[in-house]
Amino acid sequence: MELLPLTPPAQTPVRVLTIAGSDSGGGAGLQADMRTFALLGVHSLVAVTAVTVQNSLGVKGFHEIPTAIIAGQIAAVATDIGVQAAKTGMLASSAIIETVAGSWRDLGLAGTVPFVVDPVCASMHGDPLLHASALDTLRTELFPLATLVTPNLDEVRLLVGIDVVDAATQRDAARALHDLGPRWALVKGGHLRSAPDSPDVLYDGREFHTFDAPRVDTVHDHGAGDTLAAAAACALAHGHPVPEAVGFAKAWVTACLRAAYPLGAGHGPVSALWRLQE
Ligand code: PXL
Repeated sequence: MELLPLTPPAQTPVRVLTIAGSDSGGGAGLQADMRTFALLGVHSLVAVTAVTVQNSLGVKGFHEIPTAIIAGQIAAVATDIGVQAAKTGMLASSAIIETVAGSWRDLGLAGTVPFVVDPVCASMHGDPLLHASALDTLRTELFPLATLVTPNLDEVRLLVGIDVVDAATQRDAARALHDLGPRWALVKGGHLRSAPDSPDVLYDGREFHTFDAPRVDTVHDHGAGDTLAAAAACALAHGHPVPEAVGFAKAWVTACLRAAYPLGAGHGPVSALWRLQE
């Protein structure tokens, strides 16, 4: 696959901001985002939203960062360092979502800087990472600011109440998500068991784009969604249009799934470290 251009040593690379939770197991969350950013040659900026206590077996609990500190992190980096794109991951609560949306608007970033919203609701084990009462805030406050939203099928069900079982319902879901206000909606088909491959459907209100990749047969897929959204944000930061950025991100996460490794007694992480092989 063709990767993104690297910046020569001693020159400032493209900067991408992740607004996400910490995974103590290092597989998902802001750790996955930073790994993808770094291995694509991008400088990582971070606004931590929550600290999870987790390992390969699941999430034992989490602590939410105070909203003033989250807004402070976003403003501090955006006003001094500058961001060419951002992505959101775990946002935990309605108050945090409102804070992130408010910061994005108040800093004048809305409509000018690509903004990828990965609507993280639960871990792969089903442990909640977003209070159920916050779904409405996600839909009404954050989605309208997004360049791209990237739900998986469980998140689609929670957000728009559609059970995706085939290509037709996947398109219905893309339409319903787009109606919530993002420029583009991506419905990821990784969990679509009726398809032999893993088809993702992207929609901008006019045209459907489908991205197919062979399903990678692995139980080590922790952090796959985060990695896809992070790679898309990097491609957008480099100026690629959304369909190209999604195609690139799909190829990147497929390569990271092939390189996934066992870790602990449960599910291991997808791995961007393949990029370091000769
Ligand atoms: O993969 C979604 C995700 C995002 N962010 C954090 C997580 C997880 C999944 O466990 O822990 C912090």
